[in-house]
Amino acid sequence: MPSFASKTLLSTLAGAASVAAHGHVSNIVINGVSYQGYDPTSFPYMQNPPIVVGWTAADTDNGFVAPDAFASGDIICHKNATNAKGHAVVAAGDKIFIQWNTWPESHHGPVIDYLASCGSASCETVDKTKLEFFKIDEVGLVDGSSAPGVWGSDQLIANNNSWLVEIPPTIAPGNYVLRHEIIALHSAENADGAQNYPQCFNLQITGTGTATPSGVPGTSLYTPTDPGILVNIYSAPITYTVPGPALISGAVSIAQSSSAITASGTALTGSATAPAAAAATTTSTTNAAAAATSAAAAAGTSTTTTSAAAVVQTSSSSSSAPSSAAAAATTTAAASARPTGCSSGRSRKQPRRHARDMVVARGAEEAN
Ligand SMILES: [Cu+2]
Repeated sequence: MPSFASKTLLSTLAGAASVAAHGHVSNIVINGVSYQGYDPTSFPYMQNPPIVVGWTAADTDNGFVAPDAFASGDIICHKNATNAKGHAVVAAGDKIFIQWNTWPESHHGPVIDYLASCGSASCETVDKTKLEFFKIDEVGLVDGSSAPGVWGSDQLIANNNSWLVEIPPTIAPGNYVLRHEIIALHSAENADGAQNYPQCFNLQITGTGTATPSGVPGTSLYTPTDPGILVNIYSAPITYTVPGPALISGAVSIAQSSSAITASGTALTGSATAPAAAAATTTSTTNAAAAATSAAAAAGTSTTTTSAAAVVQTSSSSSSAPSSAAAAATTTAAASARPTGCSSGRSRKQPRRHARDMVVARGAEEAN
């Protein structure tokens, strides 16, 4: 290839890379109340980062955990993760809306949710290696008739980069870690090419359920050669098996929709039992509004993704709650779209893997 063409290709790829950002969960919404997540791109640089429901992790580049780390602690709740210092209360049977700041279109793959009981320990102090995760939700390949297929990740993008998961109504009350994960498969035809993006949150689940499903340690969820990990999504028709243990009985992967935000919630701290009502933890809007939202959610009503985004913007500019800072930071991060992720301190495989990202991203751009 002539050197001029090579340079042109390289600069094209470099340009595409700058728009291919990975993400993290900026906040979760429970019955209209938004709780801030951990922002790995800004909290590490704050003197006093807020106490949030999301686990602390070292993915400052919004990067991933690779299959060669499936047996390490990093796969549990992302790189060098440590316990969230706060938690949110949710009733069994309620839905949690999990908002990512962004997600790249090229990074197709399954969206999976697990719970793990913290036992008698607070999730704020539990040893993560003792957590045993059971699966409550999974959406893998939705349509494999043409490559690279339609995936859970595509539904997530269509749902304003967010995901709705139901806490199974049968779950016994107690403290749990919610492990939410996207696995990107755009390079998964190569050994060690899949990319796991786990995100963990502390929950106090209330209710009258009695189920205490057994689970597996995070380090036993996957192996590098699972058919759902080492897989080529570029040859249609695609078939796919979501990796990890089977869904527990009673778990339902629900249809995706948005959740309107009516209030900002403050993460609860300590191992105290649930407050009388979640409304007691809100810092803005009226209880009536929250109740109305709960009623709407119960009735299956949902807002459009556009209006949900608008609500986030509004709350970030008008609320004095701790979550407003993170919402603003999230908006900034999304706007600046830093070139990150695939080069997250990884091996020599990165250039090729990154090139695949960029080619795919470029192809998508040119198709538009
Ligand atoms: Cu990537």
